[in-house]
Amino acid sequence: MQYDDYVSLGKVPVNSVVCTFRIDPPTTNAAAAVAAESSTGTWSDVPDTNYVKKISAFIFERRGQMFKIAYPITLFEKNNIPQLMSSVAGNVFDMKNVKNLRLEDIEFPRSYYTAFKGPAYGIKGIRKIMKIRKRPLIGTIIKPKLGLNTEQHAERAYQAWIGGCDIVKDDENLSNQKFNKFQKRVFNTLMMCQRAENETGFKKAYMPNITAETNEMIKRAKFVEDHGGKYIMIDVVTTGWAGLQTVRDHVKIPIHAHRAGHGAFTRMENHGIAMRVIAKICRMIGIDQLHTGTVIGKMQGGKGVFDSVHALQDRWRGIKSCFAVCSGGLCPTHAPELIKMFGRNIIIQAGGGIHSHPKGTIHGAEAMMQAVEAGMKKISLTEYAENHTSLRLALEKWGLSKMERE
Ligand code: RUB
Ligand code: CA
Repeated sequence: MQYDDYVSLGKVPVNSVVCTFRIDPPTTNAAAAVAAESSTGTWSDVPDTNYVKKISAFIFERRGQMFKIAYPITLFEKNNIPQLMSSVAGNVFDMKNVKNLRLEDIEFPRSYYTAFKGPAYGIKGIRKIMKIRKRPLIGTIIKPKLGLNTEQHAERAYQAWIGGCDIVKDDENLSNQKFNKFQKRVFNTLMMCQRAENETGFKKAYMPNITAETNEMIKRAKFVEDHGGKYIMIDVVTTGWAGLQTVRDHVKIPIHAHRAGHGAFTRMENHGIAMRVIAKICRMIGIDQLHTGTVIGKMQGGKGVFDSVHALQDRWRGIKSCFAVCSGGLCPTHAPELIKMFGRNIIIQAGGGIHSHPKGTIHGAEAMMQAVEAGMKKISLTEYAENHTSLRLALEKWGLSKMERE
């Protein structure tokens, strides 16, 4: 087959994975090179068979720089994300035929996605576990991100919980370092979690980061389950799809997915892989909540953040929806704006913006809870702060967010 054979504009794809690529230069020839290399072809006309022709990818739609390519389902092995990505997001990024290439979106036919488990809990399941019906969940990341010892870590978590946080997570680069060993940390922090539950009467959860080599992750997940943990956390990008699939197969409790490293391929507007593609794959494999960005915090991300939230929460028959985790440079005064932008099915998570409250972690967590209450009740932060001291101090330190000022 030659590149031209991979173009069938107007042909309706049947039982295919459909990828939308932004292609520079936006020529049919460049797009055909992508369709060929990502399915059955190469740069030269190797003799092939009718079957090869039948299962080859083809371009069926073009809009400006955007090309839709259909991949007949036979090209893919069931339940194998690495193989999917080696096809549609593999060699193509490195070809001389394209100057820039971005995988903007991916859609799966039912015959493909039903081989995956999907989220075990999703939004509904987690709300049930946490007994939180309507409002966003409130979380924190223990800071400083590395260097606290196990006792200090557990104590800081406890303070966050009794101040008002529902969930507390490890940071993405904390695993099993000598100053804070995994098993002891999980043991101590879960004890503090239980204590906070007993004292407050509310459900509390700890999300220990199990990120490691795959067999080790499974051992760590099992340790968390055996000690009554409600969640595990995993760095999905650095761990890789194979690791995530294996963890999903072995773990019975909810999975919090951190996306550290995604920016290496999601950040460029004209090259790489869009975050919404990552979000869809994570959801299909079966995480329960995923970092998506905030628009207003310390990390980059505009419209793409909304796309990712949709990828996690739009109706997808047979696959539960997931919480979007808004995190990165947030403080209590951002909460109402986040609720307004993304709705209530989010987790609002702040590390620095809770632990650096002028009166410490307990008041930082309390201020976040008060800001969420104000956001849910649609009362301005300034007004709500009149009778809520922790929020007032947060406002004095960080000021009103843009929305509240306008
Ligand atoms: C945030 C933090 C998370 C970032 C990751 O800490 O530790 O790793 O949210 O970014 P802080 P993203 O609240 O102190 O900024 O959520 O965009 O993936
Ligand atoms: Ca972090």
